[in-house]
Amino acid sequence: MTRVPASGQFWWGAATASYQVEGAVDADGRGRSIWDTFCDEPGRIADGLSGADACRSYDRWREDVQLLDGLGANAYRFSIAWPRVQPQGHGRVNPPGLAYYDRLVDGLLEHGIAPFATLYHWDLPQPLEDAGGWMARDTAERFAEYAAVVADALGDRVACWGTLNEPFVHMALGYAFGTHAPGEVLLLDAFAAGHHQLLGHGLAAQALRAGSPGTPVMLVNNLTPVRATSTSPEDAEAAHVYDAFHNRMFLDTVLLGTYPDALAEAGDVVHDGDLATISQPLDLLGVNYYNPTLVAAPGADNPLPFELVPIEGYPTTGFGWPVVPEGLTELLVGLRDTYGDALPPVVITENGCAYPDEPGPDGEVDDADRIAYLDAHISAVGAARDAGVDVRGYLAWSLLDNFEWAEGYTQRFGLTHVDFATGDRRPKASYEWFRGRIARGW
Ligand code: PNW
Repeated sequence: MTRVPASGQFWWGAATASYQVEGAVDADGRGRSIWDTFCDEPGRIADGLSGADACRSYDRWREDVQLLDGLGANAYRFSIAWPRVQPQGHGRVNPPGLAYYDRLVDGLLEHGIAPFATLYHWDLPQPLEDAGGWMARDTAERFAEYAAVVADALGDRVACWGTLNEPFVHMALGYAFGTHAPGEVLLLDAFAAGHHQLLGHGLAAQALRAGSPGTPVMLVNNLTPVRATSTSPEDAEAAHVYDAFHNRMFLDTVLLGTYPDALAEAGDVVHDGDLATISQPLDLLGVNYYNPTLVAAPGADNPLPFELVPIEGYPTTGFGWPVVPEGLTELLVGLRDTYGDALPPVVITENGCAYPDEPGPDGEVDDADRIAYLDAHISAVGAARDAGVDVRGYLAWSLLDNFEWAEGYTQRFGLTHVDFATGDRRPKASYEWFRGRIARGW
């Protein structure tokens, strides 16, 4: 198979993540991850289920490739499960686990679809969590070793590497608030889990460049335009601090080699030289956008320096998230204005919405609300491009309805409906619409 070049065209496609779609958690020597453990704990997942079966993509990946082909997609963003590659999270490599990604990558290339592989989408090997997880600095070193293994196995064919998916969300929900695995409630002390992820990103980028020269490397961030509830100095300061945690901690570090001032005192876990490692040049920045964030000064009993406030006056998705497409234009233009020449070209690596999506009597899912969401957000990307922002791709979240973390199977993000009792896939109306949108191009 020959590599698909990762430049010179616009990437249209869709995204998934290993634990959300693969299932087959015991197949071929896969080790356990923090999500297997978390889902076993009563009360953690809305429907009490887990990713044990999910979309069964480990066995049915050929159907996923067919769906991408039918869309006219030229890129597919998937993630690699670290516990399949290294069941202990370090040392011994598990060839049958790597072979799954070998098959998937070759299957994509046979259809002219560029494989965009994310190395870490939150499924940390459990033995590494037992040794401290991302709160332990060593995990960053382990991540770089794993990156070298994957680069050696797949680096001749992967079109673009993503190191981490959304280190902010993993830090916040996994380590600060505990609603995601590993379920720790460390509040601001979770900063260390963010810093160690950033260090892991930098070390992994070095390992990928050494093992897979010439393949573009990106970091994938969940970014949000932050708005204050009022112009009062207290609300403005709270918004400034929230923006530092959510966005700038994972941008200033990587693009400028500095921590934002608001986080300067957070740092005895930051060693000399870390920021130089973290600020490896990036080929692309992956941006996941769902909605803006509204922030107020904290109430009296709030231990945090900010308070999140629901955004009123917009329609909401089934998940309750506000639909604010212009927030995506604002975000992209803001990135360009803030970082200037330090901003690499951007790929929208996730954007989408959850709705109940019940099939009608004929089995069709007529998800007009998703079509409206995607149409408006793609137009918002177009507006940013017209304003001069270098956006190189748009990957919808998600190709398939899948295991939506703490929400279990209760939130459906797919262009394709999945019957979770059987694993059967059926394209929704939005899939047909997206096919036409891709065909039209810019
Ligand atoms: C992203 N939040 O997660 C992830 O990358 C996907 O795996 C996930 O399925 C998708 O978005 C939809 O949720 C997020 O609370 C999870 O702000 C939570 C938040 C944002 C993103």
